[in-house]
Amino acid sequence: MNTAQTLTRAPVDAPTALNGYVKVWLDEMIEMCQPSHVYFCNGTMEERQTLIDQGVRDGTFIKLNEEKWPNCYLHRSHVNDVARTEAATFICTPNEDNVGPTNNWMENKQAYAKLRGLFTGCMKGRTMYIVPFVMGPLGSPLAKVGVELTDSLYVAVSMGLMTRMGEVAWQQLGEDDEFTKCLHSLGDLNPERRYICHFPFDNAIWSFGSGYGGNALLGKKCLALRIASFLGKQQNWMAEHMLILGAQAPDGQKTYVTAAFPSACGKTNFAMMIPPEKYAKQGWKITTIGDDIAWMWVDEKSGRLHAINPENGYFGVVPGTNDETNPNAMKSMSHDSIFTNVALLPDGDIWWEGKSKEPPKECIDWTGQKWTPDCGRKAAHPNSRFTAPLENNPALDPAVNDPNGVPISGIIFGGRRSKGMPLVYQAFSWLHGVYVGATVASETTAAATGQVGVIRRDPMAMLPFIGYNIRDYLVHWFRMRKRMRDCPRIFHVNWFRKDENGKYIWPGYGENMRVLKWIIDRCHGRANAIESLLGWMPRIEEFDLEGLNITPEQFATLQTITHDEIKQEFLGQEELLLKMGGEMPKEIIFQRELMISRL
Ligand code: OXD
Ligand code: MN
Repeated sequence: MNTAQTLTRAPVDAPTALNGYVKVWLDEMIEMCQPSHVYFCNGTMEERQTLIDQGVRDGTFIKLNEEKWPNCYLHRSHVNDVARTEAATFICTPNEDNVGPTNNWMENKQAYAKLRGLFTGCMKGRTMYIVPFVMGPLGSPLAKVGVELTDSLYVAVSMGLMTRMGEVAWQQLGEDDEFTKCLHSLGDLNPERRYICHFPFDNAIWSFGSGYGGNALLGKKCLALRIASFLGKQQNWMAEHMLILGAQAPDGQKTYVTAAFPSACGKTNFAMMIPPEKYAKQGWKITTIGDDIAWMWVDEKSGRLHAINPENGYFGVVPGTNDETNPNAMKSMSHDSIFTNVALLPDGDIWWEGKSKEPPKECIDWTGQKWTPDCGRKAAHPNSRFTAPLENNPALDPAVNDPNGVPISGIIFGGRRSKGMPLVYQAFSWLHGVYVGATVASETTAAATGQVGVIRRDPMAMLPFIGYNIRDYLVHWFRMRKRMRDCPRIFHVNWFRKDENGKYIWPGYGENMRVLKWIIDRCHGRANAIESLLGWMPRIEEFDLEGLNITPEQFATLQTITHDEIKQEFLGQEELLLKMGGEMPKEIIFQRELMISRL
């Protein structure tokens, strides 16, 4: 197929001056995929509506009750395509050592050959949507342009919500050749032919056979984490799986922190937290910059770490979300949003487990079958999601579009640990903090396919997202310290500790403000702490428990970990270190030795 012909056949005008490098690449991709139509997305609101209306006609979207959910839609994915598939995710480079022991590797030429076979002719009878997008606030030193070619209407529309999509991207790109080439096809959704391939040396991503957000909205995990982490290593910045929030104290002082928790461990809840009444009355306010990804660099003027959220929307887990657990998320998804794999009620309302105490009498479940509370199945998929624009969040931070980002005072690591990890502690230093982050562990969730609830080491919550060798990644973390004049303090939290009856000890959600307050005070050198084996811990008598159903003794239990538990933790950490094999960064070895000497 001749590109010039294809482009003139495009139903909507190609941008008048299409970037020459994009054109050459597009030519080649169109020739390979052989779409029947090509459509250039321009990013306008009219266009979004036209695409959605088309999706409603062809069954991609179901319009929800307009009064309850204005301009909201339900999308159902294929039943075998509901989460990120890490086994089908590859980093494709010339040498296996480029990707290290924690990634799936494919030799890049072989990967192209294999995927060319799959992509050839895969868009016959389909439309290729050309989706230009920017990750990051326009004009930011870190903002990056990508162009995604996809045969999924759902992906094209969702990219419009999740990124700064359309003409702005062509403007940001200009005549530059630096853009991420993202190619995506649903293929036939056969899991046997599912490949999410990243080519960091070519700044390219080829994703075939899945329509699930994390596999198909290529700006998110693929570009903003895997490719970006690789670029960050080369260019002295960091791409991390972190929320960014602002905490405004009663005296007006604003402190920004980031937090890295593994998938489905409450990043969205923490980023949108509403302080308990007592704190709200005092004047505390929490604002959101981002709920999933942070790009950070050292600002030359201040010598401090600055962060932006590369995304423009939320792709959040819905089960468990309600007006009590996360009112801001409920408001964020209350209009102009897309829901994936939730249950549908007869009147066009929707439901998911945990939305209300009482389940509906009947509904259509996420697979399209009739559902009743006694049928033994979940109504919504445990990894069902909402996709909503950032600006829907009533607590959006005013600096969210600031190209210079926000200065970061603290970095919080955490995981889902029912035992053996205290509520909060502070690392002794940046070097120790990197060790703490590198050894984060969490019980697995439904965000990725595989067994749920097993402990997995997840360094910096980045295990599935580091686009290169983990050893070099950790060295990069250690080296970044040298570029900063003042570095963020590093903390570890665990909201999920359970008692002997299997009940959560800490109430979590808004009450996490109490922990955040201690963290902020520590960042500014205000709160006292006691030295423990793990790190600095709050003094029980100074930690604010007022108004909580927790006695100081219970709090002490929450913070205590026994020698035995520490030893267990140590053995668990060893598993990861063994997996990482030789050439462990020496700082990791030293930190381990220090830890042993403290025991
Ligand atoms: C996500 C994930 O979707 O981490 O954010 O899986
Ligand atoms: Mn995530």
